[in-house]
Amino acid sequence: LRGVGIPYNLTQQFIEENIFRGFGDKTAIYYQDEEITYHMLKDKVHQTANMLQEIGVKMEERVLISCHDTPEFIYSFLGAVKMGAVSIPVNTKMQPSDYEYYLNDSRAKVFIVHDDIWEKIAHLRSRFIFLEHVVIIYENATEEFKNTINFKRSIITQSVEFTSPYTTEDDAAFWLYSSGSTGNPKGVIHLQHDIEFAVRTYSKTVLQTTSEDRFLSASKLYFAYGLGGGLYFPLAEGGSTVLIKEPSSAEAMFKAIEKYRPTIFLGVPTLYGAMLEHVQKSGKQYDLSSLRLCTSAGEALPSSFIKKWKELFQVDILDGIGSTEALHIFISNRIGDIKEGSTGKIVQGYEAKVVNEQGIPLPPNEIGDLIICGDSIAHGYWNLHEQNKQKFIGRWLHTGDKYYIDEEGYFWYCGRTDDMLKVGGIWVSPVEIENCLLEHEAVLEAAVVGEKTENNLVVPKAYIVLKEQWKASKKLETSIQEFVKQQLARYKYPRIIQFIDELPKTTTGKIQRYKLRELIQD
Ligand code: 3SK
Repeated sequence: LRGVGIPYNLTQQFIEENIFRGFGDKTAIYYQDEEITYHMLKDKVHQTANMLQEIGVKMEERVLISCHDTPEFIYSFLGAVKMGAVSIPVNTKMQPSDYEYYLNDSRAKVFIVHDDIWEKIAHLRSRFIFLEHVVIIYENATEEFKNTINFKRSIITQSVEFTSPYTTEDDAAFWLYSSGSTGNPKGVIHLQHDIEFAVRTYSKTVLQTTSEDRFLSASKLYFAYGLGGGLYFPLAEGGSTVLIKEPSSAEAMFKAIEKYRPTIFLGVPTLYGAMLEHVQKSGKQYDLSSLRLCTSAGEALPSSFIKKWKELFQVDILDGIGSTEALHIFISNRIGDIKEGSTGKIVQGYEAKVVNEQGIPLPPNEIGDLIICGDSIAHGYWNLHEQNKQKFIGRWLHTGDKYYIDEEGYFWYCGRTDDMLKVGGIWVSPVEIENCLLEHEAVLEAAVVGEKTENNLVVPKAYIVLKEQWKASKKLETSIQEFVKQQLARYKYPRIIQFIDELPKTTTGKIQRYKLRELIQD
């Protein structure tokens, strides 16, 4: 078959290879009180692929997925990739207009969505101009939605056999949306081979994952960090994953670790901080002895957290940095080689440089732009020609992070090159929050920057110029915060508000956020 390429489908390593290795009856997924074996996983993924084929999905077409962390997320993600389509998992906590954006930008033909999410956006259906089918995963709804397909009922009648079409290593397999400083999230296109590269590098060499491992990721599956920790790292080795549908509060996480006894836990600095505080305040004791390793990403992990965690639970947290564009972590601390406060060293298989504005590598301890290369780096952004030229230059991905490398080769994070904020490990666009603030009746102008808390974690801070008839007050501050919480995903609301007489601006009227950041530092 000239021109079709060597067949490759990333789902092979999770399904056929594990069954071939004799893991068919081993548990792949722990969810509530269910245990889903690799044989059962194979059946569900194949049934999902058959269902998608039956409703007319073709190779390369997009399937948007907004699912909580339940087994159906995994069936949908793998089922779509298996049949040559492109899976696009998206955040489950967005506002209706965000889904309109995702659906129209991606031109997804099918939307697989949990009932409680669809309930909030069904009224916008006529605005989803490329969408043909809505497939609902029912959990709580008492009545079925009109003109939709019931996921669980429709896959049950499908065959459990499925042969993948001719996908190759370089076919698009999935996208992940990454927030942009201009406000609109960017579709990051990942190819069939990207996951295998992240498995061979970070998972094998840093985490040293084996089939004995059981992962619990506090980061949701729709984030790049959680997709690795909750899906492809454990399943690529014949290990298992624990899925938790509920929000990851400190106490819930401790209870989940005690109940499911994972060996590897993936968290983010804000969660580690909350878990440590919970233990301190409640005086409760938890048994975390099943863990052999914890990881952290999203933003720099305060060294005090690493120390306290080790003291309390006798287990290390490996801090690292990854990105949606790189798919997973490319710089990390190692088992037995942790330099607290640093991001660690480059992960075997990736290359990294810290360069000046001319692209020349800088000597040790000089701050510059971090650029990296490695084979899990995305093919590019969907439909964003200009941004692609700036971000993906030859083999190199321009991370947008400022770093320096010390004499021993450890990388030290210094901040973002642009104005983006990372809140609780998630990129947040200041422009998006500002635009929302401007819709409040009292707000004339607004600018948002990141402010570090005493634990070195970033929270959004809004500088606000009020309309003439309005007076600054604590009540107004709370009303503005509540307003943002109603409009945007909750984690984006400004934790701090400062009323100000005027915003610093360039002569052409652009807000100078760096001047506001300087105010905070002074
Ligand atoms: O934020 C990070 O450091 C990260 C880590 C792994 C995968 C994806 C991301 C964004």
